[in-house]
Amino acid sequence: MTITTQVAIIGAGPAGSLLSQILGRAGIDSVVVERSSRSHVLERIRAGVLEWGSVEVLRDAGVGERMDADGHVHDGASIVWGGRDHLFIDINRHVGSHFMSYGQTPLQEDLYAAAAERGARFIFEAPDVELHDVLGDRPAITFTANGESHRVEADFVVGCDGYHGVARQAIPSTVLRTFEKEYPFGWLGIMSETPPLPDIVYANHERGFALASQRNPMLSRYYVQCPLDDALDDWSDDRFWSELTTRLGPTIGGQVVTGPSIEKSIAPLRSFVAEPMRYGNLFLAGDAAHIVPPTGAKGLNLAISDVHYLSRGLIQHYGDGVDTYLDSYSDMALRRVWSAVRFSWWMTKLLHRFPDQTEFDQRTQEVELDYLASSAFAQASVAEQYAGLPFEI
Ligand code: FAS
Ligand code: PHB
Repeated sequence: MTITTQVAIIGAGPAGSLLSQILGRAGIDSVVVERSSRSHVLERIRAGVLEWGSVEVLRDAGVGERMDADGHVHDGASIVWGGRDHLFIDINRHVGSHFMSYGQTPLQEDLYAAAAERGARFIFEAPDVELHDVLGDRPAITFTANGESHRVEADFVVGCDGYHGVARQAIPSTVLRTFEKEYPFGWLGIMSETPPLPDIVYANHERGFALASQRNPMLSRYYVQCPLDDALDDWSDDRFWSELTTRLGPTIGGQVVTGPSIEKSIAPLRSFVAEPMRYGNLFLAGDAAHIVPPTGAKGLNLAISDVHYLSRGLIQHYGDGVDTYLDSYSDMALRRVWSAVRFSWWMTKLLHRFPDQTEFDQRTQEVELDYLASSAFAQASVAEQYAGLPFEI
């Protein structure tokens, strides 16, 4: 069966779902093809922090109501290290901005609910996606569903299919440039139905990194750095809570309300960028084009900023017959991507204990954190990057 549309989107994660939402509200037709089931996408536990620019994009896209009702607006975040009391980076005081704690899972639910309300065309459980004629005027994707082969013909194809997707592979190796850095540790994350700390707290400790975050007043999200070869069986809840509270230090660690984990997972950390993010009438958005270590809370926010830039270009194309934003999409998106990749790399270097790290390295990390504590200028720099730099006009 052949379906025709204006924009064929591969992947129904946050990037693909938000792109469909923004285009739909602008009267631009799209079809979203997702290889997994809707429930599988919703079961994945991922991000939890939204830059203020992301909050505004989601509100403008008509999916901000539950976020504004259930999300928690933060004026800043804290860092603890070296046995000292925490440093609160006051984002509101330094740069007049904020960020929002709102999980990627409820956001995905909001996007799916909006899609259903619009009668949007989402095709789930569609494996074997292949791309065709992305350099031609009528690019297409094919896939199988219910054992039958299907074809979606469009003006544009957008790969929102994540790091392990197929869209990036449609760009020839003679054109595609990739940049990658893998980190020698992972993050063990747990979810617990306990009241979270009021603030998001990052910890640099000689035993390793830790992070206290939240989803709602009775749902906490915590992480500790762990060796890449650790298995979940190596981490009982008791061991996790002991490591977390030790690394957060006596003051902050003493405030943690422990309880049974309802989710536990280990994620590797990497930095990855693929250039360009356009090839003919194929565009890449989100994790399909870049990955950052979650230390800077940028992954989901970059997916949203890519979609903000790309949807602006598609709306200009169909509305005004002008392609200045589409033609500048890759360069404009990549400027923001590399800025976030650098910030995430810097935060990761500053807060984690590397396997080959010496006492000198630990001491220089702590001195850099002491400088951050002593300098309003240094704090303002971290504040504006964590809350998210302004979008390019
Ligand atoms: P996604 O990977 O979310 O979605 C891609 C979709 O495409 C998936 O649904 C997939 O099934 C589908 N797909 C893949 N191949 C396909 C194919 N061939 N055909 C059709 N569909 C296909 N970010 C943060 O900011 N903070 C965090 O704490 C954080 N934690 C994370 C933890 C983990 C384990 C992972 C993997 C990522 C984490 N991230 C975090 C990053 C994450 O939030 C991503 O940035 C975000 O999901 C990006 O959204 P998408 O680009 O839509 O990609
Ligand atoms: C989360 O809430 O999952 C979270 C918060 C901040 C980060 C990474 C993850 O830097």
